[in-house]
Amino acid sequence: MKITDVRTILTCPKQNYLFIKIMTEDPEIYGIGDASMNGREKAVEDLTLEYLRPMLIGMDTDRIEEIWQLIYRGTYWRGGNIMMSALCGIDMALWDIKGKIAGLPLYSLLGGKVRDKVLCYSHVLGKTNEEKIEKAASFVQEKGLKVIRLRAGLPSANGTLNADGIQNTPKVEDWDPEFWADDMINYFIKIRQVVGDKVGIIYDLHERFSPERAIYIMRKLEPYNPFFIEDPIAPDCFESLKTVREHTNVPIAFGELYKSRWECLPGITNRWLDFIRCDLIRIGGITEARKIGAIAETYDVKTAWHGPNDVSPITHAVNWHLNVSAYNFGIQEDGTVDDTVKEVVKGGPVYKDGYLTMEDKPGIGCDVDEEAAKKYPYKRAYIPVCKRPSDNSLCDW
Ligand code: KDG
Ligand code: MG
Repeated sequence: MKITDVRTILTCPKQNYLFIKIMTEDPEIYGIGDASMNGREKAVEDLTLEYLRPMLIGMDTDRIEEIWQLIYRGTYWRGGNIMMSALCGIDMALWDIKGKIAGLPLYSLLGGKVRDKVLCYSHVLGKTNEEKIEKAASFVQEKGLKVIRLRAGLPSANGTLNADGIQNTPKVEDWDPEFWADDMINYFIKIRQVVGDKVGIIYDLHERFSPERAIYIMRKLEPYNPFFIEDPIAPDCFESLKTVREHTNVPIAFGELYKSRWECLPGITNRWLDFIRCDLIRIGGITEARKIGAIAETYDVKTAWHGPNDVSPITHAVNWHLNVSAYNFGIQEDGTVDDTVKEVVKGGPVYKDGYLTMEDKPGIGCDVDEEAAKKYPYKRAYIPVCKRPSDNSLCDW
């Protein structure tokens, strides 16, 4: 089937999302992918419409691998967040079309199910850490959660998600990695005390610490059995990850900022991490996730694909298809999907008692209501920056 058009849908049902819709010769068969990139949506849209759309029109939708390689290698300037996000939107849309033509859900194209449902974790939300400590136990009980996720920060993620107006400059979050490590340790310990020993606790340190501070925190948390510590340090220096690994025993999840399988390789092949947690949109979609997942399986590394609510239900659905069909699945982040988002994107995984399930439909199993999307126009928004209140200096996020 030939590609007849490549369109974009940019919308802000509380959070900005960019979708790519690929049309075929058959008006009934189209594919939709997620190319959302919090804080840079317009750049991805421009690349898609100006450079990728013209060269894709007329190509065969069946040849996903060839199209992936053409976009990745054919442009000479390979990789990067903007290109990989556009590539992901296209890749997902093509897999969606392949599933629709075959009349099969995506997981079936990926080899079929090895499990029936997907273990997931949810974020403990609240304005302050004190509020989160107070709420954590009832949150776990009411939702039937097996695993929860905390985040290092004071206050929590203020302004990271949800575009509440057009911004001209990022919000500033107070953060001091040198002096607030002990507060972060105490926060985790208090949550462990209120939820008990049976609940898994994930701690997202959000690339916020130096190797030395990360080691300090992780060693102190060893007796409290974290499910894993996520992104303790910035991703840029591989030797730093090696250092952290050599000095602590807690499981490590890493990689939501990686953009290719080559960036994942040292951490996986040296076993400096236990869970690889790439964001599917940043790595160019399903085609690349399968390859990273297979390398990880080879080295006894599990998957924990990134799933916050700045990826849409389409990516949550794709994560789900990968998770039910992969032997080395570890756990899935279940970002809260707001009702406004559900008005625009139909379908996606459904949460019950600590697990995610999904109805069988051909392809990815989601659709975008374009009329609803128009009601929520794009709003320029930035991910906040972190600064030390003591001297106003920028620090890692
Ligand atoms: O836009 C940034 C978010 O995607 C990020 O803060 C979410 O780290 C995150 C996570 O683990 O969900
Ligand atoms: Mg994270």
